[in-house]
Amino acid sequence: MSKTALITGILGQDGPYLAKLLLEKGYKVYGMIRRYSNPNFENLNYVGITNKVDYLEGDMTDESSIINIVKNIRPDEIYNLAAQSFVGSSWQQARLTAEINAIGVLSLLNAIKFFSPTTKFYQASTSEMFGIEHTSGYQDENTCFHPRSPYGVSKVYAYWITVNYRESYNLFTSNGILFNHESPIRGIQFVTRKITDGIARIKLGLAKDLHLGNMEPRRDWGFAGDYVEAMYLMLQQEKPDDYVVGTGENYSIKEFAEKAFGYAGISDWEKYVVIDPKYKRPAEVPNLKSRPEKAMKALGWKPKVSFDELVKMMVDADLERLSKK
Ligand code: NAP
Ligand code: F7E
Repeated sequence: MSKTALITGILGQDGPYLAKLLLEKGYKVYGMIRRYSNPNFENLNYVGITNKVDYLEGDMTDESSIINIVKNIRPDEIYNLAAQSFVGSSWQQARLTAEINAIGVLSLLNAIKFFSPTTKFYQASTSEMFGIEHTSGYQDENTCFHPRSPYGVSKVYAYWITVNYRESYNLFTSNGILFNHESPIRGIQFVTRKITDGIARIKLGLAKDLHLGNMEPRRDWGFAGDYVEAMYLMLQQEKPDDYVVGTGENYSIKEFAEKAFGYAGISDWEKYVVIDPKYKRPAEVPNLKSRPEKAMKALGWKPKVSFDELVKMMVDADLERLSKK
Protein backbone atom coordinates (compact mmCIF):
# COMPACT_ATOMS: atom_id res chain seq x y z
CA MET A 1 0.00 0.00 0.00
CA SER A 2 1.41 3.37 -0.96
CA LYS A 3 1.59 6.06 1.70
CA THR A 4 -0.73 9.06 1.53
CA ALA A 5 0.21 12.67 2.19
CA LEU A 6 -1.80 15.87 2.44
CA ILE A 7 -0.01 19.09 1.52
CA THR A 8 -1.64 22.39 2.45
CA GLY A 9 -0.37 25.40 0.50
CA ILE A 10 0.36 23.17 -2.51
CA LEU A 11 0.05 26.04 -5.01
CA GLY A 12 2.86 28.07 -3.40
CA GLN A 13 6.61 27.70 -3.86
CA ASP A 14 7.42 24.72 -1.61
CA GLY A 15 4.24 22.72 -2.26
CA PRO A 16 5.08 21.75 -5.87
CA TYR A 17 8.67 20.70 -5.02
CA LEU A 18 7.46 18.64 -2.06
CA ALA A 19 4.61 17.05 -4.02
CA LYS A 20 7.04 16.08 -6.79
CA LEU A 21 9.40 14.48 -4.27
CA LEU A 22 6.60 12.50 -2.60
CA LEU A 23 5.15 11.36 -5.95
CA GLU A 24 8.61 10.12 -6.94
CA LYS A 25 8.66 8.13 -3.69
CA GLY A 26 5.35 6.48 -4.61
CA TYR A 27 3.01 8.51 -2.36
CA LYS A 28 -0.56 9.34 -3.19
CA VAL A 29 -0.58 13.11 -2.82
CA TYR A 30 -3.58 15.24 -1.85
CA GLY A 31 -3.28 19.00 -2.17
CA MET A 32 -5.51 21.40 -0.27
CA ILE A 33 -6.47 24.46 -2.29
CA ARG A 34 -8.55 27.40 -1.17
CA ARG A 35 -10.97 27.52 -4.04
CA TYR A 36 -11.88 25.70 -7.23
CA SER A 37 -13.05 28.80 -9.14
CA ASN A 38 -9.69 30.15 -10.23
CA PRO A 39 -6.70 28.27 -8.80
CA ASN A 40 -3.26 29.15 -10.11
CA PHE A 41 -1.48 25.96 -11.19
CA GLU A 42 1.53 27.80 -12.67
CA ASN A 43 4.01 26.49 -10.09
CA LEU A 44 2.73 22.91 -10.31
CA ASN A 45 2.93 23.17 -14.11
CA TYR A 46 6.53 24.35 -13.73
CA VAL A 47 7.48 21.11 -11.95
CA GLY A 48 5.23 19.09 -14.28
CA ILE A 49 2.86 17.36 -11.82
CA THR A 50 -0.45 19.27 -12.02
CA ASN A 51 -2.42 16.21 -13.10
CA LYS A 52 -0.81 13.83 -10.62
CA VAL A 53 -2.22 15.43 -7.46
CA ASP A 54 -5.73 15.02 -6.00
CA TYR A 55 -7.11 18.42 -5.02
CA LEU A 56 -9.37 19.04 -2.04
CA GLU A 57 -11.02 22.35 -1.23
CA GLY A 58 -10.26 23.81 2.18
CA ASP A 59 -9.18 26.96 3.94
CA MET A 60 -6.99 27.32 7.02
CA THR A 61 -9.52 29.80 8.44
CA ASP A 62 -12.43 27.38 8.01
CA GLU A 63 -12.16 24.69 10.68
CA SER A 64 -14.98 22.55 9.28
CA SER A 65 -13.23 22.21 5.91
CA ILE A 66 -10.02 21.13 7.67
CA ILE A 67 -11.86 18.59 9.82
CA ASN A 68 -13.69 17.15 6.78
CA ILE A 69 -10.48 16.66 4.85
CA VAL A 70 -8.55 15.02 7.68
CA LYS A 71 -11.51 12.84 8.70
CA ASN A 72 -12.13 11.67 5.13
CA ILE A 73 -8.62 10.85 3.99
CA ARG A 74 -6.75 10.15 7.27
CA PRO A 75 -3.40 10.58 5.55
CA ASP A 76 -0.16 9.04 6.81
CA GLU A 77 1.49 12.46 6.72
CA ILE A 78 0.36 16.07 6.66
CA TYR A 79 2.72 18.83 5.57
CA ASN A 80 1.29 22.18 6.63
CA LEU A 81 2.77 24.69 4.19
CA ALA A 82 -0.26 26.99 3.92
CA ALA A 83 0.38 30.49 5.22
CA GLN A 84 0.10 34.19 4.65
CA SER A 85 3.85 34.04 4.18
CA PHE A 86 4.75 37.55 3.05
CA VAL A 87 6.31 39.33 6.04
CA GLY A 88 5.70 42.80 4.54
CA SER A 89 1.92 42.28 4.30
CA SER A 90 1.66 40.96 7.83
CA TRP A 91 1.61 44.49 9.26
CA GLN A 92 -1.31 45.40 6.97
CA GLN A 93 -3.20 42.15 7.62
CA ALA A 94 -2.03 41.18 11.09
CA ARG A 95 -5.25 39.52 12.21
CA LEU A 96 -5.70 37.49 9.01
CA THR A 97 -2.06 36.44 9.27
CA ALA A 98 -2.71 35.16 12.80
CA GLU A 99 -5.92 33.37 11.80
CA ILE A 100 -4.24 31.52 8.92
CA ASN A 101 -0.77 30.93 10.35
CA ALA A 102 -1.56 30.38 14.03
CA ILE A 103 -5.21 29.40 14.62
CA GLY A 104 -5.29 27.44 11.36
CA VAL A 105 -2.55 25.19 12.74
CA LEU A 106 -4.59 24.62 15.90
CA SER A 107 -7.52 23.50 13.70
CA LEU A 108 -5.30 21.03 11.84
CA LEU A 109 -3.86 19.63 15.07
CA ASN A 110 -7.34 19.23 16.58
CA ALA A 111 -8.50 17.42 13.45
CA ILE A 112 -5.53 15.05 13.79
CA LYS A 113 -6.09 14.58 17.52
CA PHE A 114 -9.77 13.68 17.16
CA PHE A 115 -9.95 11.94 13.79
CA SER A 116 -6.52 10.67 12.75
CA PRO A 117 -4.11 10.45 15.70
CA THR A 118 -1.55 8.31 13.85
CA THR A 119 -1.03 10.96 11.15
CA LYS A 120 2.45 12.49 11.26
CA PHE A 121 2.45 16.29 11.09
CA TYR A 122 5.02 18.71 9.68
CA GLN A 123 4.74 22.40 10.58
CA ALA A 124 6.45 24.97 8.34
CA SER A 125 8.20 27.00 11.01
CA THR A 126 10.60 29.76 10.12
CA SER A 127 13.80 31.59 10.97
CA GLU A 128 11.60 34.73 11.25
CA MET A 129 10.74 33.47 14.74
CA PHE A 130 14.32 34.28 15.84
CA GLY A 131 14.02 37.89 14.66
CA ILE A 132 16.81 39.75 16.39
CA GLU A 133 18.03 36.89 18.58
CA HIS A 134 21.26 35.11 17.81
CA THR A 135 23.92 33.04 19.52
CA SER A 136 27.36 34.36 18.56
CA GLY A 137 26.10 35.38 15.13
CA TYR A 138 24.03 32.30 14.25
CA GLN A 139 20.68 30.72 15.13
CA ASP A 140 20.01 27.08 16.00
CA GLU A 141 17.46 25.00 17.94
CA ASN A 142 18.65 26.52 21.25
CA THR A 143 18.28 30.17 20.19
CA CYS A 144 15.40 32.10 21.83
CA PHE A 145 12.62 33.62 19.75
CA HIS A 146 12.20 37.37 19.36
CA PRO A 147 10.01 37.81 16.26
CA ARG A 148 9.90 41.23 14.61
CA SER A 149 6.69 41.07 12.55
CA PRO A 150 3.08 39.90 12.98
CA TYR A 151 4.11 37.06 10.63
CA GLY A 152 6.94 36.01 12.95
CA VAL A 153 4.66 36.25 16.00
CA SER A 154 1.98 34.08 14.35
CA LYS A 155 4.58 31.44 13.53
CA VAL A 156 5.82 31.35 17.14
CA TYR A 157 2.31 30.36 18.25
CA ALA A 158 2.19 27.68 15.55
CA TYR A 159 5.61 26.38 16.62
CA TRP A 160 4.62 26.05 20.28
CA ILE A 161 1.17 24.57 19.68
CA THR A 162 2.89 21.93 17.50
CA VAL A 163 5.29 21.15 20.37
CA ASN A 164 2.46 21.26 22.89
CA TYR A 165 0.26 18.73 21.05
CA ARG A 166 3.27 16.43 20.80
CA GLU A 167 3.89 16.68 24.55
CA SER A 168 0.21 16.64 25.58
CA TYR A 169 -1.26 13.98 23.30
CA ASN A 170 1.75 12.01 22.17
CA LEU A 171 1.15 12.98 18.51
CA PHE A 172 3.93 12.78 15.92
CA THR A 173 4.37 16.51 15.25
CA SER A 174 7.61 18.12 14.04
CA ASN A 175 8.70 21.67 13.30
CA GLY A 176 11.09 22.43 10.48
CA ILE A 177 12.61 25.82 11.28
CA LEU A 178 13.57 26.72 7.74
CA PHE A 179 15.70 29.66 6.76
CA ASN A 180 14.92 31.54 3.51
CA HIS A 181 14.73 29.28 0.50
CA GLU A 182 14.17 30.42 -3.03
CA SER A 183 13.72 29.12 -6.58
CA PRO A 184 12.45 30.16 -10.01
CA ILE A 185 8.89 29.73 -8.65
CA ARG A 186 9.43 31.93 -5.58
CA GLY A 187 6.60 34.49 -5.19
CA ILE A 188 7.46 37.59 -7.18
CA GLN A 189 7.18 39.96 -4.21
CA PHE A 190 9.99 38.28 -2.21
CA VAL A 191 13.24 40.13 -2.61
CA THR A 192 15.32 37.50 -4.49
CA ARG A 193 12.71 36.87 -7.15
CA LYS A 194 11.86 40.57 -7.34
CA ILE A 195 15.54 41.21 -8.10
CA THR A 196 15.96 38.44 -10.69
CA ASP A 197 12.67 39.33 -12.39
CA GLY A 198 13.65 43.02 -12.33
CA ILE A 199 17.08 42.28 -13.84
CA ALA A 200 15.51 40.25 -16.65
CA ARG A 201 13.14 43.13 -17.39
CA ILE A 202 16.00 45.67 -17.45
CA LYS A 203 18.13 43.39 -19.61
CA LEU A 204 15.28 42.87 -22.11
CA GLY A 205 14.38 46.57 -22.21
CA LEU A 206 11.04 46.04 -20.43
CA ALA A 207 11.92 48.18 -17.38
CA LYS A 208 14.28 51.05 -16.60
CA ASP A 209 14.91 50.48 -12.91
CA LEU A 210 14.24 48.33 -9.85
CA HIS A 211 12.75 49.73 -6.62
CA LEU A 212 13.99 48.12 -3.41
CA GLY A 213 13.92 48.82 0.33
CA ASN A 214 16.62 48.12 2.91
CA MET A 215 19.60 46.43 1.23
CA GLU A 216 21.63 45.80 4.39
CA PRO A 217 19.77 42.85 6.00
CA ARG A 218 21.52 39.50 5.64
CA ARG A 219 19.74 36.25 4.82
CA ASP A 220 20.75 32.58 4.74
CA TRP A 221 19.39 31.65 1.29
CA GLY A 222 19.10 28.09 0.00
CA PHE A 223 17.26 26.28 -2.80
CA ALA A 224 13.64 25.23 -2.08
CA GLY A 225 14.12 21.92 -3.91
CA ASP A 226 16.76 20.94 -1.33
CA TYR A 227 14.68 22.06 1.66
CA VAL A 228 11.63 19.89 0.90
CA GLU A 229 13.89 16.84 1.33
CA ALA A 230 14.50 17.91 4.92
CA MET A 231 10.72 18.19 5.48
CA TYR A 232 10.24 14.65 4.21
CA LEU A 233 13.12 13.28 6.29
CA MET A 234 11.72 14.81 9.49
CA LEU A 235 8.58 12.69 9.18
CA GLN A 236 10.57 9.50 8.49
CA GLN A 237 12.37 9.61 11.88
CA GLU A 238 11.49 7.29 14.71
CA LYS A 239 10.56 10.20 16.96
CA PRO A 240 9.16 13.66 16.26
CA ASP A 241 11.50 16.59 16.84
CA ASP A 242 12.30 20.15 15.70
CA TYR A 243 15.13 21.01 13.31
CA VAL A 244 16.84 24.13 11.95
CA VAL A 245 17.40 23.92 8.18
CA GLY A 246 19.67 26.33 6.33
CA THR A 247 23.02 26.63 4.58
CA GLY A 248 25.07 28.19 7.39
CA GLU A 249 26.11 31.06 5.06
CA ASN A 250 24.53 34.46 4.68
CA TYR A 251 24.66 37.42 2.31
CA SER A 252 23.15 40.91 2.27
CA ILE A 253 20.42 41.96 -0.18
CA LYS A 254 23.08 44.17 -1.74
CA GLU A 255 25.39 41.18 -2.27
CA PHE A 256 22.56 39.18 -3.83
CA ALA A 257 21.73 42.06 -6.19
CA GLU A 258 25.37 42.61 -7.13
CA LYS A 259 25.86 38.90 -7.89
CA ALA A 260 22.62 38.63 -9.90
CA PHE A 261 23.22 41.79 -11.95
CA GLY A 262 26.82 40.66 -12.53
CA TYR A 263 25.66 37.26 -13.78
CA ALA A 264 23.31 39.01 -16.23
CA GLY A 265 26.28 41.02 -17.51
CA ILE A 266 25.35 44.36 -15.86
CA SER A 267 28.31 45.67 -13.83
CA ASP A 268 27.15 49.27 -13.21
CA TRP A 269 24.13 47.83 -11.41
CA GLU A 270 23.72 50.52 -8.75
CA LYS A 271 22.46 53.03 -11.30
CA TYR A 272 19.41 50.81 -11.92
CA VAL A 273 18.42 50.45 -8.25
CA VAL A 274 16.16 53.05 -6.63
CA ILE A 275 15.90 52.92 -2.83
CA ASP A 276 12.21 53.34 -2.11
CA PRO A 277 11.05 53.87 1.51
CA LYS A 278 7.78 52.16 0.56
CA TYR A 279 9.57 48.80 0.81
CA LYS A 280 11.13 49.42 4.23
CA ARG A 281 9.53 47.59 7.16
CA PRO A 282 8.40 48.97 10.55
CA ALA A 283 10.81 46.53 12.25
CA GLU A 284 13.57 44.65 10.47
CA VAL A 285 15.31 41.30 10.95
CA PRO A 286 18.92 42.27 10.31
CA ASN A 287 20.90 39.05 10.36
CA LEU A 288 19.79 35.47 9.84
CA LYS A 289 22.38 32.73 9.68
CA SER A 290 21.64 29.10 10.53
CA ARG A 291 23.66 26.48 12.32
CA PRO A 292 22.05 23.36 10.80
CA GLU A 293 24.26 20.78 12.57
CA LYS A 294 21.34 18.86 14.09
CA ALA A 295 19.56 18.37 10.73
CA MET A 296 22.83 17.37 9.10
CA LYS A 297 23.67 14.78 11.75
CA ALA A 298 20.22 13.39 12.63
CA LEU A 299 18.57 13.57 9.20
CA GLY A 300 21.67 13.18 7.06
CA TRP A 301 20.49 16.27 5.18
CA LYS A 302 22.65 18.87 3.49
CA PRO A 303 22.01 21.56 0.89
CA LYS A 304 23.16 20.68 -2.64
CA VAL A 305 22.69 23.96 -4.52
CA SER A 306 25.21 26.71 -3.68
CA PHE A 307 24.42 30.41 -3.39
CA ASP A 308 26.04 31.15 -6.77
CA GLU A 309 24.12 28.32 -8.46
CA LEU A 310 20.86 29.54 -6.93
CA VAL A 311 21.39 33.09 -8.21
CA LYS A 312 22.22 31.82 -11.71
CA MET A 313 19.25 29.43 -11.75
CA MET A 314 16.85 32.27 -10.87
CA VAL A 315 18.31 34.83 -13.30
CA ASP A 316 18.33 32.29 -16.14
CA ALA A 317 14.73 31.24 -15.46
CA ASP A 318 13.43 34.82 -15.45
CA LEU A 319 15.37 35.71 -18.60
CA GLU A 320 13.98 32.65 -20.35
CA ARG A 321 10.41 33.25 -19.15
CA LEU A 322 10.34 36.90 -20.18
CA SER A 323 12.16 36.30 -23.48
CA LYS A 324 9.41 33.83 -24.48
CA LYS A 325 6.73 36.40 -23.68
P1 NAP B 1 3.94 30.59 -0.41
O1 NAP B 1 4.57 30.49 -1.75
O2 NAP B 1 3.47 31.91 0.08
O3 NAP B 1 2.71 29.56 -0.40
C1 NAP B 1 1.77 29.59 0.63
C2 NAP B 1 0.51 28.86 0.17
O4 NAP B 1 -0.43 28.94 1.25
C3 NAP B 1 -0.16 29.46 -1.06
O5 NAP B 1 -0.36 28.45 -2.02
C4 NAP B 1 -1.51 29.95 -0.54
O6 NAP B 1 -2.61 29.70 -1.37
C5 NAP B 1 -1.71 29.09 0.70
N1 NAP B 1 -2.62 29.75 1.64
C6 NAP B 1 -2.57 31.02 2.09
N2 NAP B 1 -3.62 31.27 2.89
C7 NAP B 1 -4.35 30.13 2.95
C8 NAP B 1 -5.55 29.78 3.60
N3 NAP B 1 -6.23 30.66 4.35
N4 NAP B 1 -6.02 28.52 3.45
C9 NAP B 1 -5.36 27.63 2.66
N5 NAP B 1 -4.22 27.91 1.99
C10 NAP B 1 -3.72 29.16 2.14
O7 NAP B 1 4.93 29.99 0.70
P2 NAP B 1 6.22 29.06 0.54
O8 NAP B 1 7.40 29.92 0.26
O9 NAP B 1 5.88 27.93 -0.34
O10 NAP B 1 6.39 28.56 2.03
C11 NAP B 1 5.69 27.41 2.51
C12 NAP B 1 5.55 27.52 4.01
O11 NAP B 1 6.84 27.59 4.61
C13 NAP B 1 4.79 28.74 4.52
O12 NAP B 1 4.07 28.34 5.65
C14 NAP B 1 5.88 29.71 4.92
O13 NAP B 1 5.41 30.57 5.92
C15 NAP B 1 6.94 28.76 5.43
N6 NAP B 1 8.32 29.18 5.30
C16 NAP B 1 8.79 29.63 4.09
C17 NAP B 1 10.13 29.96 3.96
C18 NAP B 1 10.70 30.41 2.64
O14 NAP B 1 11.80 30.96 2.64
N7 NAP B 1 10.03 30.14 1.52
C19 NAP B 1 10.99 29.85 5.08
C20 NAP B 1 10.46 29.38 6.28
C21 NAP B 1 9.14 29.03 6.38
P3 NAP B 1 -2.99 30.59 -2.65
O15 NAP B 1 -2.14 30.04 -3.74
O16 NAP B 1 -4.45 30.32 -2.80
O17 NAP B 1 -2.68 32.01 -2.31
O1 F7E C 1 12.72 39.92 2.44
C1 F7E C 1 14.53 43.14 2.40
C2 F7E C 1 13.47 42.93 3.47
O2 F7E C 1 10.41 39.44 1.65
C3 F7E C 1 14.08 39.66 2.70
C4 F7E C 1 9.43 34.54 3.71
O3 F7E C 1 9.48 33.39 2.91
O4 F7E C 1 11.66 34.18 4.49
C5 F7E C 1 10.83 35.13 3.85
O5 F7E C 1 10.74 36.32 4.61
C6 F7E C 1 14.77 40.94 3.13
C7 F7E C 1 14.07 41.74 4.21
O6 F7E C 1 11.79 37.63 2.80
C8 F7E C 1 12.90 44.64 -0.46
O7 F7E C 1 13.32 44.11 4.27
C9 F7E C 1 14.68 45.00 0.72
O8 F7E C 1 15.01 42.18 5.13
O9 F7E C 1 12.38 38.29 0.54
P1 F7E C 1 11.78 38.83 1.76
P2 F7E C 1 11.72 37.57 4.39
O10 F7E C 1 11.07 38.74 4.97
O11 F7E C 1 13.09 37.22 4.87
C10 F7E C 1 11.24 33.79 5.81
C11 F7E C 1 12.22 32.77 6.33
C12 F7E C 1 9.84 33.36 5.86
O12 F7E C 1 9.45 32.53 6.66
C13 F7E C 1 8.86 34.18 5.08
O13 F7E C 1 7.65 33.47 4.86
O14 F7E C 1 14.84 41.82 1.99
N1 F7E C 1 14.07 43.91 1.24
N2 F7E C 1 13.98 45.47 -0.32
C14 F7E C 1 12.96 43.66 0.52
N3 F7E C 1 12.06 42.68 0.62
C15 F7E C 1 11.06 42.65 -0.28
N4 F7E C 1 10.15 41.66 -0.23
N5 F7E C 1 10.94 43.61 -1.25
C16 F7E C 1 11.83 44.63 -1.40
O15 F7E C 1 11.71 45.47 -2.28
